[in-house]
Amino acid sequence: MFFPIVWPYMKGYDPKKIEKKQQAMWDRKKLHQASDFSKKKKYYCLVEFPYPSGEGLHVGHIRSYTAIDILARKHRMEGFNVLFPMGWDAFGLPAENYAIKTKIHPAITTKKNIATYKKQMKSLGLSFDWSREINTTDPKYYKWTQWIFLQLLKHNLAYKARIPINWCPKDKIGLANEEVVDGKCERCGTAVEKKDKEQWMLAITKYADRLDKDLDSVDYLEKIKLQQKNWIGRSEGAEIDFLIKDFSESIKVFTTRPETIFGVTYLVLSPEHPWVTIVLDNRHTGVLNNRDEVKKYVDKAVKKTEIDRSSEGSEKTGVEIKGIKAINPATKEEIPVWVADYVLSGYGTGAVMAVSAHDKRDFVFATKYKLPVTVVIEPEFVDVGDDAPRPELPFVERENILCIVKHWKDEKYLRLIWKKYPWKNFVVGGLENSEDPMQAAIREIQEETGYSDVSFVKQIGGMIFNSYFAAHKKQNRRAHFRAFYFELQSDKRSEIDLEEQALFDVVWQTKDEINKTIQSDVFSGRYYWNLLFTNHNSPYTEAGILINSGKFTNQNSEKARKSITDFVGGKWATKYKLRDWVFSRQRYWGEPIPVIHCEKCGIVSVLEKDLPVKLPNVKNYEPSDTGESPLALISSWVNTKCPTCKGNAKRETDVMPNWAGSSWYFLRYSDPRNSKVFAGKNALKKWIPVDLYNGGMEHTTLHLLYSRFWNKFLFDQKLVPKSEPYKKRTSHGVILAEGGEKMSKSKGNVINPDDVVSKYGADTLRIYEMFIGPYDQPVSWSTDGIIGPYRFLEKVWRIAHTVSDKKKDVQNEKMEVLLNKTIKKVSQDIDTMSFNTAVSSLMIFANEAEKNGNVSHAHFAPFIKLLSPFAPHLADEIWTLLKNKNSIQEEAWPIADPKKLILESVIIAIQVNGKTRATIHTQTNTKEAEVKQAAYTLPEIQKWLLGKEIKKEVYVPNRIFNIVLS
Ligand code: ANZ
Ligand code: ZN
Repeated sequence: MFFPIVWPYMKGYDPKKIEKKQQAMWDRKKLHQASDFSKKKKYYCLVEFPYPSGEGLHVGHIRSYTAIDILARKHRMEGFNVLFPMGWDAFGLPAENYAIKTKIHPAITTKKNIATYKKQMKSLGLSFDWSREINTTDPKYYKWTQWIFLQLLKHNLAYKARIPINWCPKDKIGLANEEVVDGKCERCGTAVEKKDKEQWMLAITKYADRLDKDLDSVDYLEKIKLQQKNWIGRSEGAEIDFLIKDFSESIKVFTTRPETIFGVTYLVLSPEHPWVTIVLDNRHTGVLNNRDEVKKYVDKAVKKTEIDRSSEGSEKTGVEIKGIKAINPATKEEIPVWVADYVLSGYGTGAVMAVSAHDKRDFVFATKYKLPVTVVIEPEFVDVGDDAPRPELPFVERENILCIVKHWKDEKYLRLIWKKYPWKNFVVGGLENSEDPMQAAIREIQEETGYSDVSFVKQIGGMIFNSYFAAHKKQNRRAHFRAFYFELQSDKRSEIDLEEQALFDVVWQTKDEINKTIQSDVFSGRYYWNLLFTNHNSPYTEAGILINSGKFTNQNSEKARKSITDFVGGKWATKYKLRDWVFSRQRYWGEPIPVIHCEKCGIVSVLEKDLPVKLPNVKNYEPSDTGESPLALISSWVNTKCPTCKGNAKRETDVMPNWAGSSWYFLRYSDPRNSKVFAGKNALKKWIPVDLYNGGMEHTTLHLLYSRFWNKFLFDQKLVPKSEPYKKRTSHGVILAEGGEKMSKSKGNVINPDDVVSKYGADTLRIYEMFIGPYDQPVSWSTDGIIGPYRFLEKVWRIAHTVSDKKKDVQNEKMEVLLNKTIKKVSQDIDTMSFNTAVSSLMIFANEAEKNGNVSHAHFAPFIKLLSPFAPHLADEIWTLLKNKNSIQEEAWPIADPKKLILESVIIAIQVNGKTRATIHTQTNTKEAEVKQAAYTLPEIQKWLLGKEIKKEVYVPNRIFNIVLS
């Protein structure tokens, strides 16, 4: 191995010394401050600001912060005016719970934690613009959070409602649906209960359609878009009224499958449905025959969480409301009405028309309670290719049967192998004259196979349709199939008609043979053959052909959807799964909701000049026993004057949820010190939208959606310039502990980044976290893995001391090509967030440079620029070492020379039996024939070939030509 000469004055790589020094230099030069006035193109990159917990920064934070820091640094070197801000999402439960325990004010704990976080971030060399630091708990900040709330209130997007909320009995707090995981409180794991409470709500559902549709206009990772779409849950369908017999009232259902209405055999209401309350209240005296039963069921059901009620695996339960009947508007038949908790009150109309033949849940329910099942759709198979129906021709209907016949003793089945065609079928035939299907089946078996001692076992499945073009008759046919299963009782058999004999052979085949040779779904019987063995017992949920559907019978179910809706007087409607946002908490450590309750005037907004409504000091942070906020206990704060009538009034004591401050913080960074408005128009116009926003997948359905909603609202008020706040959204994979478990204090497997920084330096930690695996994938921490990046940086440090600023490289051309390739690869990889492969390209370059022993300044300087976003401290230190006065961050990002991406000349080894006997210098990509010709003329080669026979030639382009002798 070759070791470079170490210059006598070279000191060892000492990150401790380098990093502090460089950080001070950056601060002094204000290298990371964004300019509001620069003419350069702007680039706003954002990472989610953290909640400053007592635990300090997690190595997981560092992964995404470093990644976006790399993008920020590269953009600065590319000439962009970069905004890369940081702040604190500092309202939240942990500080409050800590305050309850210790009586230390959350503001004090928060301040301390923020100091720790900031120190840690600085020690990592993250190039945040600290001049724009914000803190959601700062009254100067939350003044504007309160102000935005008042705008929402003014536009009727904030309202109070008494609703059943998810209630955590331990934290004494109402939880948003998103905060309930598997029926338990996300924070403490206690089983969540239902409780009716007055809550402030934000009407995010009014924006559901735009939040859904506008996803098409942004560049988010596909999985993020999909999660948001599913959460918003847009569904198109119909609202249809079902008349209640003997009452001039009706129940409205929402259905996505109105075409199945002829198959509706009962209605199901959610336990909270007004009609259930009406009959339970006995307002229709004498109607309800089983009041106690219904009441007991409803009381139990409303206590369950939505997740328990609606999850697929959970047992479906319900009771019939005995005494009322509904009328199916399509068939005019009377159908029973049930209450079941799998129907949710907050979705659609809270009432479902049950179609047990075509919906999974209804099917399970109907089977359990022995409710009728009416099939109204049958599968349709449409042939393709030569047999595809011709669009210009009408259809001729046919009635067909298919018979699967089992041998009298063996596990074998009858099949017909056609002689002139490649067909292999079961017995298939058409109904003649007035035959019923069974007669036709028995006749066909006898005619085609001669067997007559058949015993009918069962019908297989229902009917199916097969549409195809019958070439011999030049007609489109829609064959209507039924299938029967028979077992032969004996080998009794009569002669087969000669005509039939000429057509096919009758053979017995095993299951395996049939599985291998079955060709088509219908005529060859694959559909029924599979059904026979799958114990088919599930509803058909797809589209097909309508049957039992009055005048719609025979139509394609999807095409008939709208006309059936019209037929029953239904209305086309769009529904969303998204619910309004529960916006209040009965806690202390949050933004006070800035309204006043006046007996005379009702709910009155705090005047703008009186904002912010500051949190008062309290002695006790515990929520009251009734679940009211601890603020309710401070009468001096609660009692106030009404801004309108000046009479006595009381302040709202609920505070905002911890999602409030983060719903608009990205706007504030554009103008963080403004005291007149939440952000100035010009600043917003300059910086918004955010060009790149990176954050955790766990925030996709909460913060990301909430902040899009607030931004859209502000856009509608003409207060922000763009209706979508984030151009691009990416997400990082989590970092797990060694062995793949989640890092947690209780498991004692948490890696403290401070330890890593003090042992190896920030640059090593940064490179390690970028190198650890593909950015969007979860990865496990490996303490052994850190040494690799450290050695790499040591190597770069050594090479830096051997750089020659006069000479060319020893292998000048080769290094030049490698450098240009590295520039191209690292630049692309940063843009596509393939940080791990960017690091490996840098490592390859360093290895080659050290092998060469003496790398030129012209090649090394651009390499250090490429390295600088990853290892900024070392890069700047080396930059000084290379006799530069400025910071490397003020340099321009290198650009690859496309002409220097491949070597111009190569040296090809000419081998005989695998041993190199000569070399040829030639141009890159010289043709094989030319190399060969040159090789055979070389005397050093010729002498090995004398009297020998050439068995084989192996050519590896640009590298080796090997002559193999016998
Ligand atoms: C009849 C029907 C027949 C239905 C069929 C489905 C299949 P998505 O697609 O998620 O929007 N539904 C309506 N409101 C409901 C509620 N509050 N709780 C539980 N289920 C409800 O779901 C819409 C379908 O879910 C609706 O269409 C309705 O059942 C049911 F073959 O109506 B369907
Ligand atoms: Zn008043």
